[in-house]
Amino acid sequence: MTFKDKVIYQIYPKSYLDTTGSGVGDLQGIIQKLDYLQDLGVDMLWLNPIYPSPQYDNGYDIADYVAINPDFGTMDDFEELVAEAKKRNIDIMLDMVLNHVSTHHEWFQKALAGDKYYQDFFILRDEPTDWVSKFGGNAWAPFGDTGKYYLHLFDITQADLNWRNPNVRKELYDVVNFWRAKGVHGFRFDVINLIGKDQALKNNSNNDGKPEYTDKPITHEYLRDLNLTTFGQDPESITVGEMSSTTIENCILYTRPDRHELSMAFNFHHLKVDYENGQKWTTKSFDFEELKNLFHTWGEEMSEGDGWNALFWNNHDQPRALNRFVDVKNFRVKGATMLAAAIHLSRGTPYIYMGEEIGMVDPDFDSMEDYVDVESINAYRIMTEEDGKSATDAFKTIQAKSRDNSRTPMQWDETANAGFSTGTPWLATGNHFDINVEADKEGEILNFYKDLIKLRKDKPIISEGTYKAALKDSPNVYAFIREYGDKKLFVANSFANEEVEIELPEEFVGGEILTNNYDEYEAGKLAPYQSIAIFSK
Ligand code: TEU
Repeated sequence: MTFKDKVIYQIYPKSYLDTTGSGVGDLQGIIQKLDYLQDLGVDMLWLNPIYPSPQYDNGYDIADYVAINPDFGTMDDFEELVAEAKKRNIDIMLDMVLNHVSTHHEWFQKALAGDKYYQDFFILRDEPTDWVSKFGGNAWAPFGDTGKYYLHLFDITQADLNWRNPNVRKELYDVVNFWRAKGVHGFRFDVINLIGKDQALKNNSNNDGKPEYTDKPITHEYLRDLNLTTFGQDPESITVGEMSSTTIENCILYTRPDRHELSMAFNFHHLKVDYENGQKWTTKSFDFEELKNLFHTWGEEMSEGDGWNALFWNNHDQPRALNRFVDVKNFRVKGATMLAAAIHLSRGTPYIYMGEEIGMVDPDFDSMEDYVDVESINAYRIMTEEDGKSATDAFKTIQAKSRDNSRTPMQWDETANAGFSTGTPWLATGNHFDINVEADKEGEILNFYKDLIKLRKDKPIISEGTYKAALKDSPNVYAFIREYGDKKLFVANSFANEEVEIELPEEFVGGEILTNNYDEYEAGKLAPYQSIAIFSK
């Protein structure tokens, strides 16, 4: 099966629909929304982790890989979800967090109890390196009272696994095959480019250790082994690797079909163009030139290298794109449809994060107490206690960059709690009075997404065409040309909140318009956040 004409929808189960009044979303809630998702036209649903977990990192701290967190429901509910989705020609993609496990996992508990077999499942050292955790602070913690330390690149409750140990790899491959046996055809591999730690772990303080464990050559060997032992045996499989701080060269190697590693890769460079000096916990306007050049470089080099990009603006770790890349107060709707076209008409597999299809925005909570994410809480403490930032400035940074911004409950309607729950939501809802599915059914964004999703199936130039940059010198417009056979498609997306001029390449002047997020198109001009796609004559 080709995945190139597919569109994948990401659901943060905790925030999608609660059917029990617990305040937490559940699997039955997703089942209830399958007709909505079928109508949207998506092909696969990526579910963030649904396994038993102490929830220090909202499920990315897994305590049992082959069970269902009872807060979300039962294994029967999951099997019902798979079956009901399949009836609607929708497949499931599960989140495989194989770089680390919860310290509550039995493997870690047995290791702590002195079981040498399981101690070799982890990365233990007498002398820790000077690496920094991605959630702030030291990346090593005392391993009980053994005098050793264990590595945790993320939270202290997320112990990194030792992939050099063939027993670890066997256990993890068995996990993937367990879910394949349940009818799962999709897998998202969490920070999978971090699994290849060197045996000799060296200090690297100026880079907080990233070069010692990121994109190591052995990672490709592990992925090929994983592929051939598990999902590679399934012609229907679609796999995506989340690649932290990766490179284009590696993403071509991770995704080139002849290498039998993964179908596609997420990279995050385009979501760091509003980082000041590469630091997430800052607040600056995004650099459009940098964004445009990144899209062109990745688009052209992955196209030429036969790699495959996962295309996205939003996910559960990011603030809502509308608040970052658009004058959202004045152009929320046109900005949302322009951002959609900019990736859905590009080369790669588009991902829709829940709520993106109705233009959901950040909640702008007014108190630090409203933010619950471990990364945000750590960041606020570091900003105020170590970096000398005022509480006000630190809070403004959290408001802009917290991962909670995208984790607020899905906004179904304007009733209490946005129709998400009859109980008290685990995280407060955002502005659901003006922005919700019911309201947008009569609106523009949802229908524009439906059209784009359908076009990806109807027009091979979108799913199969090459990618070339266009209008590279234009200060406000991100444009590219897709080519397939004797057809060419010119796509221009204005990131300006005012009218701009564009010079349409001659071969497209008077061509058939494929998409336009405005009613009209005036040759040579783009209205604020206008996106057009025009065929060559
Ligand atoms: O995220 C990987 C990662 O690097 C995150 O730290 C993310 O990029 C960052 O928070 C953006 O500011 C994956 C999961 O998507 C994330 O939810 C988990 O917390 C993390 O791995 C650990 O499993």
